[in-house]
Amino acid sequence: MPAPHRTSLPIADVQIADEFWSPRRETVRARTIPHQERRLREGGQFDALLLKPRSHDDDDRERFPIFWESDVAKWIEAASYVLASEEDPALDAAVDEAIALLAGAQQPDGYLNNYFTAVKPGKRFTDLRDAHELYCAGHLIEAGVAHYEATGKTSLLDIVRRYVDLIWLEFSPGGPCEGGYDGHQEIELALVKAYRATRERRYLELALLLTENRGKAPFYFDAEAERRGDPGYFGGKGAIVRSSQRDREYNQSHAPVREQTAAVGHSVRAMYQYSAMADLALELDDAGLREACERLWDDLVTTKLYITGGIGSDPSIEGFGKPFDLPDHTGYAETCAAIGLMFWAHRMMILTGEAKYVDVLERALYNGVLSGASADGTKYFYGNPLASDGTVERSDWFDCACCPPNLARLLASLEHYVYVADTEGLWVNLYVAGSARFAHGGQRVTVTQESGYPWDGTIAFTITEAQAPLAMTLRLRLPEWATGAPVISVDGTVLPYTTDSGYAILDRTWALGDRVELTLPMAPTLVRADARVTSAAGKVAIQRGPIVHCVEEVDNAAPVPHLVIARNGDLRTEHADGQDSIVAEGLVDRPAEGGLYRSLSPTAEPTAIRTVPYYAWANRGKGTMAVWVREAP
Ligand code: FUB
Ligand code: ZN
Repeated sequence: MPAPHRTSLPIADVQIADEFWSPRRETVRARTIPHQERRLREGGQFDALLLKPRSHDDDDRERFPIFWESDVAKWIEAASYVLASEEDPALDAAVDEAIALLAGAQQPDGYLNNYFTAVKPGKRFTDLRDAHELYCAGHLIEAGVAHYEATGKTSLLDIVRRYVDLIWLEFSPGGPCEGGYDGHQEIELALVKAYRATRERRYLELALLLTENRGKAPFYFDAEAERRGDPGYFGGKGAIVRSSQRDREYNQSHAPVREQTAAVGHSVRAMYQYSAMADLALELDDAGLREACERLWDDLVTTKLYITGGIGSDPSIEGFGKPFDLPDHTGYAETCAAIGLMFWAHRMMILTGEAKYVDVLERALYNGVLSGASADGTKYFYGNPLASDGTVERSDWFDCACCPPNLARLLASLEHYVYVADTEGLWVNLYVAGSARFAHGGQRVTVTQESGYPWDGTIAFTITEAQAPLAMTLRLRLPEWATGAPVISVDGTVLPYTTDSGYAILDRTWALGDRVELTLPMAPTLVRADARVTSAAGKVAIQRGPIVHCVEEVDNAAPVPHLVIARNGDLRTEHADGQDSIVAEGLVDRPAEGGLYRSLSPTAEPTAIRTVPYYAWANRGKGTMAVWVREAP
């Protein structure tokens, strides 16, 4: 089957003017990006590019944290997306300053990494498993592409192209790192982006090479440790120990990627790898990579996905636990991992044309991704648990600051995820008000979207630019959460429609001003988990549309563990202060006297249990919280 020609629209061709998203994106521009710039300057990430190691102590690992360039790169990428849609001379100048620092840190042969330049010269590419060199390179490449596409400037793209030329020499056949690959995937998907931006075929070949080297025998990371003579950056000070199966699963090198069947190990690493596999499957029309992606996807969504779209339940590896092991209090669900899941899901939709991937993308976006930042955009969750004993709150920053700039770049590039275009027309994946401008059949077309989503399931589309009668297919995603049959009307007349792979298909000749209205029934619903998810056994969650709700102590008559939702009770939606709250019939199950275990029945009093969207929790002080709440038997 030839590769389809579905693509995301460029950021500049998508306008977002949406009651839900526009204020949040303005917060990212006006508060989050400046806050992160300050934290990166205070934290030393900018200064580190002057290649003067901190005189912290004798431990090399303390003198220069190894992946600091990635924090700066993700910040540049986020800022570039902002610059793609609006002028901001001060931000433009700050980005130029960061790029000048990177230019100064680049070595004459193109190499660019603080740690191995200033702390461990002569040891480049000797600790691929732990030292994050290619991970940092990947983020720099993504930043270079975003900056070029946003501003037309090649200042950063030129830097990263010189670096990639060097990496090619190192890793290509006959090079010193032949057979090697990164311990934290990232460069692979970045190289595909660089290929798409420049059409330099070698970037695609390098992405494929690194992807296919992974997991092949003999095992590269053991061989490099033998050559190096020490256990590596994260390996401690003892003797070299051969990697166990669990070590190999941690960075998904336990098997060649085409043979992998289950999502295992560190979840951000996994998401970046699977994203690159989907990209390569598309670009190279590679059925083996596509089938591997489809298998891994099925495993993830049927056994390892939180209802919030979070993934990675095991904090000890920042990654996947066993199937159905989805604890709520201790679940990790790193913000970066949910973002990575969006990256992968988006690519899978482009590869397959199936809406089921966007259903998961949307679940992650509105829940486990958005929860990663406070309402004011300056405090962050690294892990996003589904329950709190009252001690959990967002932090101003982290020593390992991967999540905050990842969230900034995701929200600043939301345009990428709303529409996809192909030769037949436009696919609408997300319901976000604004417009899409694209070329179709030799003419410029603009489709304007109006909606009160995610609170209101009625969305309108109008053809606001077209020069001639326009033969075009408009595909509208029909979300899995819809609580009844979606209704579509054109210019006020209800229209029968066909569906394919989760999309309603409207294949017609359109005229300027034609208006389509889609109504998605959006009743609040009680959701129950598979019985094997023991943390949710006997409990329910509340969802309305794409929004998963949670119960916070501050809104309720008792700490959350004492609340019980009535089985099949009434659920009433109230909308205030820009968000839904759902009120459920329930009970306060007051603990009976007699200590931890007792024979007395607890006393139960009727109460109204009030929810907030999960993304909005922990904005009003500490208190108990839960997504899964006990259900009356
Ligand atoms: O190792 C780089 C990033 O830091 C990972 O993606 C995150 O999980 C955090 O460990
Ligand atoms: Zn992170």
